[in-house]
Amino acid sequence: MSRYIAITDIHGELDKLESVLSQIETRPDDIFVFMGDYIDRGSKSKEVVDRVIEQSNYNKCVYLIGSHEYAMLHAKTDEYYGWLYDNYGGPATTRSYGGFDNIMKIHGDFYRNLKFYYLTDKYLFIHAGINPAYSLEDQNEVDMVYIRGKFIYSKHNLPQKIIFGHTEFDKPYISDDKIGIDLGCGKYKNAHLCALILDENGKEEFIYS
Ligand SMILES: [Mn+2]
Repeated sequence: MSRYIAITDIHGELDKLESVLSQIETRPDDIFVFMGDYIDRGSKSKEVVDRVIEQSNYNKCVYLIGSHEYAMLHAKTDEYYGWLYDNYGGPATTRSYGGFDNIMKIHGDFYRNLKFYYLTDKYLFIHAGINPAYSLEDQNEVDMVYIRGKFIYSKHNLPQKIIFGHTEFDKPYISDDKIGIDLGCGKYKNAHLCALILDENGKEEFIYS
């Protein structure tokens, strides 16, 4: 079995991403799971996306969608998401790309191909979580990128442990059936970016920027 390396909520903080990556001795069969919110807030959204794409030269990489990519992708067609983009760090992404229209011109293939979750035998990787009232197949898109307490503070019925981001904690949130690894990178100057390495024996190792 390969190791999984989960990273989420980078939010334009290229230096913190590089810091985390430099501390991981990667193996060729490691699988990187980037769990969304590459963009917004920090000043280097475009460079962060370039860097996570670059990692696919060395390892299998899975790219999930986060709430901020969801808002960006709907910003021009839906007033509510346009408001979210404008008020939750989107202008930093527009600056990073030298204009809003450049985002999809430069990285359109990347953003259009983002997945909502990645399911393995032991784990479900997803940006925000699932609505525990529904099966995985019946989840709606908005819940998968925006849900918080209703997911975090109740049990879910999947056999997999859920690895999630989106809701930030002071340190990784660890319970029997889920692990949250967003520590507020991009939102707070001193917040760490956290990578979670899951090995073949079920060991969980946390790496911090
Ligand atoms: Mn986020």
